[in-house]
Amino acid sequence: MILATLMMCASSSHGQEPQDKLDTIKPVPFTAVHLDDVFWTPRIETNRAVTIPYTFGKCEETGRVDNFIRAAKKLRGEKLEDDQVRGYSFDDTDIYKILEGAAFGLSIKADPKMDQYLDGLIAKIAAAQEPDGYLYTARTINPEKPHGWAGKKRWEKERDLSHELYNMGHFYEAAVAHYMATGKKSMLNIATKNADLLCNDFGPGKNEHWPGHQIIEMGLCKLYRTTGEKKYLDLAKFFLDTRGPDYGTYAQAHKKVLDQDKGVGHAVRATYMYSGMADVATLTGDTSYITAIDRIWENIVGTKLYIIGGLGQPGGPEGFTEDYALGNECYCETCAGIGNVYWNHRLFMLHRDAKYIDVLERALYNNVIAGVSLDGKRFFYPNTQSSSGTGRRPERSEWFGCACCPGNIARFVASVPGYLYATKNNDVYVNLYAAGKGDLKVGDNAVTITQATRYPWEGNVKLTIGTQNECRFALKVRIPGWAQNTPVPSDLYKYMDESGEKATLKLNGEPVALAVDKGYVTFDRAWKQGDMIELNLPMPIRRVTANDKVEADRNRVAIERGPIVFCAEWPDNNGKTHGLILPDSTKLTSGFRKDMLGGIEVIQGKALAASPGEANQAASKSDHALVMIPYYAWAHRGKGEMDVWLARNDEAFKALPAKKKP
Ligand code: FUB
Ligand code: ZN
Repeated sequence: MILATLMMCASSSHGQEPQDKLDTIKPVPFTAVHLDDVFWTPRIETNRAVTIPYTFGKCEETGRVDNFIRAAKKLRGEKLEDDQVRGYSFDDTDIYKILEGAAFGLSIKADPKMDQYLDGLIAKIAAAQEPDGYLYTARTINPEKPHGWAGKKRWEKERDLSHELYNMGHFYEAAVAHYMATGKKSMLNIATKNADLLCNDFGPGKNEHWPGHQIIEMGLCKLYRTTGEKKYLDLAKFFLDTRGPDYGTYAQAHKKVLDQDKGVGHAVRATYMYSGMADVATLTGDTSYITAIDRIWENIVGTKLYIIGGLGQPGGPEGFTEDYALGNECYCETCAGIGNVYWNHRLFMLHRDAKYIDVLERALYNNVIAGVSLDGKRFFYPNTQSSSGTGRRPERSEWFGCACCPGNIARFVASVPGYLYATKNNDVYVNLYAAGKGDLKVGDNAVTITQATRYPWEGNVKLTIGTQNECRFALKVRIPGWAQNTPVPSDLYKYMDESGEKATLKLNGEPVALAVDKGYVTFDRAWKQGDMIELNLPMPIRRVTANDKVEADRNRVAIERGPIVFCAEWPDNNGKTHGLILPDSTKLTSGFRKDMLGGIEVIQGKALAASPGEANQAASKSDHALVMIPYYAWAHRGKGEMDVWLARNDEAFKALPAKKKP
């Protein structure tokens, strides 16, 4: 459609279309996947109709838009009544991210009012771009007295906190999305002008600073794919290669990127860097980046991944600390959850293994969507697994001083349908389940896949093939790890019991043996119009335990059903959850409550309520009717206690700090 043609148009002015050097899988773009399901469709619509206008409104209200207006005035030599630079050095990106989400929205549904609003915003941004392409309001407003993090000269504090390159990375991503959606080059031209400046300023023998906060690498790769300008890819590679060593773990600059072997430092920076490494590997064919990110992935998924799919440990630099130090008052920033999705999606495309989609799905249905309220107007920055209802951010906020997460959610949710399918020559991967229709190109054939399902609440999925001509391809149907007794692709978590309920598959009504390879069952055959696969993924309630090295979760259990992680929250549990004990023998049942929190599955069972005594034993216990809701749906009913990991017995309380005597 419009998307493919635009790729050609933008690149044709510079020669040939960029080709991947590695033979990776290609996602089916979100514009070709039309969802009509119980779960994502309402969220995507709330994001388009509420979150995007709301967050733009916040950018107007908080002076973020005004920063561009003031920078433009300064450039025109007009006197500024107020030339103070305030806020964070990366406030410009809030607008860029929302702009990206709004552009994604325009790709799906025409919205002349929004289109016009974006034109106005882009004109303001264009006017704030310096003549040589530099774009950074935190300096342009007052070059004599720029933002404290910016440095006297351009780029000099880039490795630390200036975020000059981070800002542009987000801008490039938004510019490509806007161009793809509208065909207008207004934003893309600003992006290429800036990227040309970077290519001039940075490189071997020139400025060799690397970006303090990664994303420019991904942004440059996107710009290269869109324009065909090879120098953008070269610069992305340079930014990776010049990074470190010996500059500390916070920004993953303690070692050269190819020598890194563990998740360290700030988790958003980290996941964006690993994603950028995957992109550069794909486009250059240099597999050494993949060797490095594979190693790092083993460390993170083996020792630092929260059960909600999040990253960011207590006491960390908004990111990683020690292996297995998975305290439940965790950081799990919404942006890091999104970064985890980006990174695992790229690893899937490189390795064709569903284990990466298992991690992606866990992050998506739990950590990421917890980041936004059901009405689309409140946001979590950190996403804790245990709340006392007090302390740091016990409920979603309407906005933040450092507002990275709301904009990230706004751009991400719109793109979710793009994670369902992928193709590689005649292989078609079905990765996620949601009702709706995907329009795929398989070889020379146009193929549709229609899903009918109530996923994630029910695990039966009907996949119907649409094709004008009989055509041969290999349909690869993902059997999620959770349906194969493997919650995560490592020994960090395991199900307490094996489930006897196995996934089943039928082809045109006939049962098919479940031969799973790398997480997929493959149907390699000639497909006809109306051929149907029926997948049944039983969704019993599962008890999860953590590796014994995770001290915080010892003698504790988490509850899952399908891809959803559950939690106990105070309003359903007599106001308290910290003292709940869920004995292993308790039978749990579940049922759908369409009247509750937008329609959710609710889990119930007879538990015990204990008050931890002085010796950290559960002193007195009483019967308790336990109610658990999906983790993502918590914090919509006021502040209070919430727990993902419940005690299985008194031993769990021994780990608590001793209660002080009054
Ligand atoms: O530094 C920019 C953004 O601010 C990061 O991505 C977030 O983690 C927050 O630190
Ligand atoms: Zn954030």
